[in-house]
Amino acid sequence: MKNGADRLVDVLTAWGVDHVYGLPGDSIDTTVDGIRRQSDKVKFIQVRHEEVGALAAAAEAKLTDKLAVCLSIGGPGAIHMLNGLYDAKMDHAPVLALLGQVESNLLNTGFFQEVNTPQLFEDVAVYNRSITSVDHLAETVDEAIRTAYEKNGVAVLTIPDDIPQQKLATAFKPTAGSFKLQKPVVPQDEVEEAVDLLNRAKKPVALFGTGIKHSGEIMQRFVETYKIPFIQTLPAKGLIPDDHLNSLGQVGKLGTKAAYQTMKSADLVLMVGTNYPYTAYLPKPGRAKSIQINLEPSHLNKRFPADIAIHGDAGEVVEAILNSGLEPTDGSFLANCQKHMDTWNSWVEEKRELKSLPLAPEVLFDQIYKTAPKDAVYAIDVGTATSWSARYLPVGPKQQYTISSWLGTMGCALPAAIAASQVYPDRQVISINGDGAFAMVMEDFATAAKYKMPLINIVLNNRKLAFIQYEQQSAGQLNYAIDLEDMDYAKFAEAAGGIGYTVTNKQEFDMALKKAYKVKDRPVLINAYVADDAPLPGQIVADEAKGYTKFGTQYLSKKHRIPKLPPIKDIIRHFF
Ligand SMILES: Cc1ncc(C[n+]2csc(CCOP(=O)(O)OP(=O)(O)O)c2C)c(N)n1
Ligand SMILES: [Mg+2]
Repeated sequence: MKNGADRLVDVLTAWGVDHVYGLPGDSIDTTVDGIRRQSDKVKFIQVRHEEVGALAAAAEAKLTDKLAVCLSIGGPGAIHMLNGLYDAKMDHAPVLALLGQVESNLLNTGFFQEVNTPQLFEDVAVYNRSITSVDHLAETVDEAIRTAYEKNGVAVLTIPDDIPQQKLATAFKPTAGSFKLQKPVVPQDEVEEAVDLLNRAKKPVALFGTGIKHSGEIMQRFVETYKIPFIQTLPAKGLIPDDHLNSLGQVGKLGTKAAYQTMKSADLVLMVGTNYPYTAYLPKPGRAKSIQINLEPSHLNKRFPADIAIHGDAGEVVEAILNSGLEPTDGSFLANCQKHMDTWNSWVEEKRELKSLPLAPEVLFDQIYKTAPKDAVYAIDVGTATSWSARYLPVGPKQQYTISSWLGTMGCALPAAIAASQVYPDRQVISINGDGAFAMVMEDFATAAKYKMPLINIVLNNRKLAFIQYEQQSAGQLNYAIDLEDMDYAKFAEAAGGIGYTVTNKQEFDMALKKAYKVKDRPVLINAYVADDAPLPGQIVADEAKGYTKFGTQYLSKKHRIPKLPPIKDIIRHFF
């Protein structure tokens, strides 16, 4: 007779789960034992730190739109997972977390490693249950998965370790086969109102978010037919290829000046599948009309007043707009925006040619862009890598780009690269992280080695928390607590079972990258000593200029010399 753990694994496989990320231990051992018995169906990917398991599951769900599973003991292991689960929550990714717990008869006694996980995980979870009997284990797992899909979030199950080993005579039939997410009916009246507004606009721009994930081609047809410029939020980067002629890149601190200028002069913003938070970079409310389309109704009218708010699937609604008498603009606003973008692109081009030492990150990113396979997966970390990737790493039609967008947690790139290597074994995976971010999760480079994942992990080694250096400066503060001790990351990579290269200039980097692409049986780390150049905001706004001036004055009075500043040419370009 099967036991509870066997039934649990049966439910996972019915939903198409064929691997879990985790680390075994006392309070989850009986569940792990069930996975062992069906290891031909569900692979156990053993991570070195539970946070990495949860971050990998979050990234996998973002990349594939399918539920991913992570697992840990209760107590300390479960606490380690929290950060990764918040990443899933905030980026709306379906994840199931299986947490161990002390045995039922010890519950509430303050036993060793007993943590009240149902309470601790309440804020992160869309579904949060403690299992109390083997009789309901399988159906609760099934409901947890369904809810994670329905609510695009994290389902958490706390499982006292005595329960999965109990026998269970009756089989439960998982609901995976009959599960289907319903989409709202497209409201034709509102579509026609939207078309009317669009046809009257003189300076319309589209802002696309991850809600267009499955309808990039429809959106592309829309911007081409209607003849308008578009901006994609960072997590939506590449959903329409970044090199599209109507693209203005991203908007905001890490965006382009062309996007900033366009937002400030637009008379209509069409916001599709986005909950873009930086409202200072949108037009002033009242200066521009807004049409908003979102499958998540709570995102409509949330941060910017909508003249028309349509609850619906982005692709279906925009397809309906295209079929309801939409007339193209005269193209003059688009042409003007393209001119701004040409200027921006010429600045970008100049930076790609930089010969300075240490190696300019712009040059490093450009080299990745020029050489990465057409279907590469980029896993980007939080730090200056985020800004450089936004500007110097255009994402092509078959490539994917992933990041911790709403939680913005450092240490997200390597776990995402592990997940991408697991689900796309035939694609080149490239993770790019700062030295600070990599050091937060570096132990799991050994995981990539253990599973022979040929990912390429590039460490931007500037021996500091460079992003914070500029953050402090633009806030008018003197730099403090941002220096990092150097480490030989290449040596570490070798010690962990991978290959490590250290590079200090473009030629060495090109050579290392070339060699790395050929490796097929283990991870490669490129320890790249890079300049700590400031990724200036696309448009320097008044507060930032004030902050820099305050920082400069303080620096001068304390150190009696002028601080190192970005080239004056760049400051002028980005300010005026
Ligand atoms: C877990 C976590 N801690 C702190 C931060 C705040 N933070 C954002 S970027 C950054 C510095 C990143 O440094 P590094 O990884 O070396 O990249 P660099 O900016 O130097 O390229 C910090 C501390 C964060 N986002 N996440
Ligand atoms: Mg750094």
